[in-house]
Amino acid sequence: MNIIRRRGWEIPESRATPEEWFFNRREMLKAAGLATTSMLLPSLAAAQEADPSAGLYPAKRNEKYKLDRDITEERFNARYNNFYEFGGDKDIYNAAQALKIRPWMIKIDGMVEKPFEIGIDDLLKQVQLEERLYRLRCVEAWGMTIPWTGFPTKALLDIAKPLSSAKYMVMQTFRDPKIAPGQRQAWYPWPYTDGCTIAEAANELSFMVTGAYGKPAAKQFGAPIRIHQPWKYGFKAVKSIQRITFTDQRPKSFWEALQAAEYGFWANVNPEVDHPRWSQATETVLGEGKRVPTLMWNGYGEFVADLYKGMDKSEKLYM
Ligand SMILES: Nc1nc2c(c(=O)[nH]1)N[C@H]1C(S)=C(S)[C@@H](COP(=O)(O)O)O[C@H]1N2
Ligand SMILES: [Mo]
Repeated sequence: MNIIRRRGWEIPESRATPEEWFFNRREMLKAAGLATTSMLLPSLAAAQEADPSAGLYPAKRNEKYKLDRDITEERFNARYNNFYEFGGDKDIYNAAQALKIRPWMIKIDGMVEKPFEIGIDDLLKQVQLEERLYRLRCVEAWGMTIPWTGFPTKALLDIAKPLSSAKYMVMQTFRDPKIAPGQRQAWYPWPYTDGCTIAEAANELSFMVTGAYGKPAAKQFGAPIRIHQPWKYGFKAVKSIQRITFTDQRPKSFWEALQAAEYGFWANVNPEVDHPRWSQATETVLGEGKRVPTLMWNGYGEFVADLYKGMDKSEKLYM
């Protein structure tokens, strides 16, 4: 913006309507070969960002997934997020607004019948959105309850068509240090990566989230698409997914690559297995401040415990 202002050929803002300003500027940008979106006017950028999927919300709630807790108010949830791309603090919501969520392509590759790329809005046409009330338990011992909207990860598997030899689904976030200041911190293993087994992805609880609170997901929630597997610690829930790779190699997650003694592949919630630096027995309920007991499998054992039968001896299931 400043670079353009200094050029001197621009109509002063005070003498032009926003539209005139834009069209005049665009002509000149074009002539100068500078017409990139980052140079567009804020008003136009805002108009462009009107979410084309907004009409799909709110979606019908699937009543099968019951809760023992109140829904966390959006005003708390939307101001307390982990999204390290935009900084290591919880109040990244402002910084996260720099994320451009259209166009948004998702690449499906690796051990699939045929690799392809699909735009988020084309993907949304192929699935049925529903709302689910799910709990989230962060490994840092806080929790909340969110009305997510999305579709089962199983539906994504049906579209992606992994080969029977594939064992894992690996998800990666965008990489764009220009808009994501956290990604200028080179000691982190960007892009944020995590994954699960195909069996976990196919479990009925595993959910691709595209909305929350009856609308398209806010950027700080990981728009336009993230995953949520409510029986696992929140760090498994990759936000703003741009690539999904099927493989027979177990992936190393972002946090595991940084600190393998503290964060592993499975990360299933278990109040009896402490983090090396703190207890996992209880959690703080976001917005309410009270501490409540953490539940085995975060309360979702009836759906997922069978996935891990007989694995306790050979695998670190709870870190
Ligand atoms: N791309 C990306 N995804 C991410 C993270 C992140 O830093 N980057 N943080 C994870 C962690 S630690 C948690 S607890 C959840 C938080 O989701 P929320 O901010 O919607 O509550 O997002 C997860 N997904
Ligand atoms: Mo987390």
